Amino acid sequence: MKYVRAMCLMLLCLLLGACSASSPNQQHPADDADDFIVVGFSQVGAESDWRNAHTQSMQEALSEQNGFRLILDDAQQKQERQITAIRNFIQQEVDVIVLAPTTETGWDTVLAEARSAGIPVIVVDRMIEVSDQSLYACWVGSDFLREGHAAIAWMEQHLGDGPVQILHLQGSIGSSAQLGRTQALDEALGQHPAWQLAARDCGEFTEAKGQELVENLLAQGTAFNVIYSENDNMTYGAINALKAHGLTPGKDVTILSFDASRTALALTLRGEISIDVECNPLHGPLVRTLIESLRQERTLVKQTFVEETSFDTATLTQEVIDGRAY
Ligand code: GYE
Repeated sequence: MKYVRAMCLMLLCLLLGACSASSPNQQHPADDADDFIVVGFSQVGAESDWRNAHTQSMQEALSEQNGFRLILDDAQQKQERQITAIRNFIQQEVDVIVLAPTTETGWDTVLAEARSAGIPVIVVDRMIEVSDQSLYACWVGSDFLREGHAAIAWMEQHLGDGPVQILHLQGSIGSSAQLGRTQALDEALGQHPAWQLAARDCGEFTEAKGQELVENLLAQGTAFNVIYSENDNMTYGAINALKAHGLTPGKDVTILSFDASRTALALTLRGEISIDVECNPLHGPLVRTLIESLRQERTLVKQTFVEETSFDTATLTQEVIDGRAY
C-alpha cells in the first residue's frame, strides 16, 4: 500500500513538473500584457475614405499578432478631444503615443506632458508646429504642397492661361493638408490673372459638407467651370450637387481632386474627375518599423515622406484601380 501511495505521489510530481516546465513555452505572447507594446493612437476622425484607410493600415500593422496593443481614439475632428485622449494615454502609461493631428498648432503643452512622463510621440499624416522639435520623436506623412503643385501643373497644361472660374473647396482649416493644397492654388492665382476665384469655402473634408456648399452656390447662381476640391469625399458631394443641377462633371465643370481612393479613381476613369492627386494613407508598416527602432534606441529619421503619384483620365486604366489597396 505504501508502495502504491509512493508511486502515485511520484506520478503526481512528474505531472506537475511537466506542466510547469511546459507552461512558458506554451504561453502565447498575447497572454501576457507585459509582452505587448502598448500604443495610444489619437486619430483625427472618420471624415473620409482616406481616413478610414489610414486607421485600417494602423490597425493591421499594430496588431496583437505583431506584438502590439493598440488603443484607438477617434477625436471626431476636434483638437480638444485629441488633447484629452493624449492625457488619458499618459495616465494609462502607454509605451508610445501616435498622433494624427487635426491642426498644426496648439500641441506644445500636451506634448511636454508626454515628454515628462517619458512617453515618445510619433506624429503621422499632418504636421505639427511646435517651438521645440524634441517634443516629438518623428513624423510620417505627405508633402501637401507638392500635391497641390501636381494639380496646378495639370491645370496649366490642360487649361492654359484660362479664362477659368474656380470654385475652391477647402479641407479643415489649419490642417497641413488644407494649408499645402491651398498654398499651391494661391501661388497659381497670383501667376495667372485669367484664373478667377469664383468662390472659396471650407467643406471640412466631408461629402455632406461638400455637397451642401456646391448646392448653395449653384442655387445662388455663382458661375464656375473648375472645382479644386481638397479631398475626394468633398468631390463626391460636389458631383452629386452638379448632377442634381443638370450639370455634367468633366464637361461643364472640370474637377481636380486629392487622395485618389478607389471610388474616386473609378470616377476619374469615367472622366467625371479630371485629375486625382494621390495621398498615400498606408502609414501603418512605417510606424511599426519606427516604433521598433525606438525600442531598440536606434536613431530615427525625423521626417519620412510617403511615395505618391497622380492619376488623370487620359492615362488611368482599370487594372490600376483593381490593384489598389484603398
Ligand atoms: O486628404 C483627407 C482627410 O490629412 C491627408 O485628411 C489627410 C487628409 C485627406 O480627411 O481626405
